[in-house]
Amino acid sequence: MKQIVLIALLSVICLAKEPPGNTCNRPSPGSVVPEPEDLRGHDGVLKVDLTIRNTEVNGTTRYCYVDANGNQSPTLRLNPGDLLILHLKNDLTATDPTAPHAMHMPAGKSSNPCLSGAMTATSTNLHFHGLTIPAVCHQDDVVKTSVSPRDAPFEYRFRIPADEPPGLYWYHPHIHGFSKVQVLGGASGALIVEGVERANKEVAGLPERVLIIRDQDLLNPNAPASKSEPVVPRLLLDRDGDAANNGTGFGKPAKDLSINFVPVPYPDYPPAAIVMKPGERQLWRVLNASAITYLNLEVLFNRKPQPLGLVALDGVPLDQNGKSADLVSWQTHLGVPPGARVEFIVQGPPAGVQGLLVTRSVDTGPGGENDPNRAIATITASADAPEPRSTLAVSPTPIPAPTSAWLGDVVPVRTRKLYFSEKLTDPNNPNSATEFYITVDGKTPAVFDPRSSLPDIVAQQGTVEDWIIENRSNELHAFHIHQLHFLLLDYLGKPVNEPFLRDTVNVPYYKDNMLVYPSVRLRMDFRDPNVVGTFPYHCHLLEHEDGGMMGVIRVEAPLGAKARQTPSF
Ligand SMILES: [Cu+2]
Repeated sequence: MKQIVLIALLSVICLAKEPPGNTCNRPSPGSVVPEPEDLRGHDGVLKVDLTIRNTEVNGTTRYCYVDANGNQSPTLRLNPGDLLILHLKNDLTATDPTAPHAMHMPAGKSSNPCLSGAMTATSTNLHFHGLTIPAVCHQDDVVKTSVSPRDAPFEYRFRIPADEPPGLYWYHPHIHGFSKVQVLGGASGALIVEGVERANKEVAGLPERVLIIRDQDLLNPNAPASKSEPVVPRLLLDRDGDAANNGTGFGKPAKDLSINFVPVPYPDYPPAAIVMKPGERQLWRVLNASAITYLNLEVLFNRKPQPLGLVALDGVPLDQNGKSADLVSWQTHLGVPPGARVEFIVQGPPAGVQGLLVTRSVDTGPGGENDPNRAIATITASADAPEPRSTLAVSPTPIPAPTSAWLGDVVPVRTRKLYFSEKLTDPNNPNSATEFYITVDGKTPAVFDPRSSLPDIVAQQGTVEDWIIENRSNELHAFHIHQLHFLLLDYLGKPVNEPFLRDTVNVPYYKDNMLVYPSVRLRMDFRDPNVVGTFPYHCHLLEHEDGGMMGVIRVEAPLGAKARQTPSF
């Protein structure tokens, strides 16, 4: 009886409205899914002032980007060729000086944000995930760039490349050791390169919705699982203190989810609300901005999965090989690792039928977190539903065909093998911290060292390479590289024939009885001149990235373009 009262009380607490004007305010569970504010430029220039703030609420820290009008996480909308001028003000305050990995900058050290490299709880920067822009300061460098609260607003200034594929990209902080806490707290937003309807006329004229699914600390960490769930045999914590994968698809998740900041808390997952005109087709542009949670999205009508028409993945329209014009890939579920994006056509339910956006459970392996089945949002049909704010052009000019050869047809100059692995800092103590590695085969595994100036890999601009990424750990990882997209060639040793590119991909986990390590083979595209520079590749589970699962590649200008060559690693 006591327990029932307690649960009722907890739901009242987590449903209570927040006072307006608070830093990083969030909607109540069950709210209508709000649309992020759209920021569009004029005459090819978008100027944005963003401030990053944080605040402590019930023992967890929220982070938010706020624009000059007080909008949280606005969507930056740019056309290919547009200039973005973004001033980032750091208003972060220290909330937990004892946080792990806290590497405070020595007092008095001069702070040039371009050279700082400071990785502290109150430093921040921006990564523009997916864009093929230079990895240099004021554009998309995250290795050295670090903005402190003492700094004046820091200017990001770059042009969206004229040939950047139209689609959904995103911005988030990338300070090694602190990426997880800032992103988990809500520091993320969408960036749209306009013109997806120019690449695929199937979406011309459709209303579009940006849906950002984030994870956050559990609102009700001590609540027992909902009575409507099957009894779950075990609840274990993994070495990071999150609920471990129990292999049932149910039970306590490692993190709660939110959709456009409407929380959907464990244990009852009260869904957020989406209202559509009956039977209306819309383009849903979904970003998994979670720090550690995998998604496998489904739309159900009367418990039956509905077809979802995938048109773009990781910001890139599907028809990239020049042979599959206006390709729509109809799927009943879409797996989305942390960092990835899916853009798909969804048809709203007919009048009188309620739909449900859910994530199916994702098997993250015996060492992974628990990502159970759960509801995210109801989809209600209503004739007077307001239209989404933005509608794609009805008669767009088709986008020019790519000028470079299809990546799948280019001969790679070499093949490299890298592997994910993990180790306890004290092999005799199962409760000791885990070190996370991504290692070039043949080298000794080591956690990412931000002080090292030696790249792990050197490649030449103008070439393509094949990379085999193995997983030698017993949990799922999500491989991501900055500045470029790659083609998935093989998955688990079997060729796949994808006519599109990705910037984030799952690498399945290893189990003790397997004869070979699970792997993916990727064709890495270093042809674009913008990829010259030094930038990271890492696991996009930010807990793993912060824990060392990151490496750095230096892409050099083509041979002959330089007087002195650096030996290849
Ligand atoms: Cu990982």
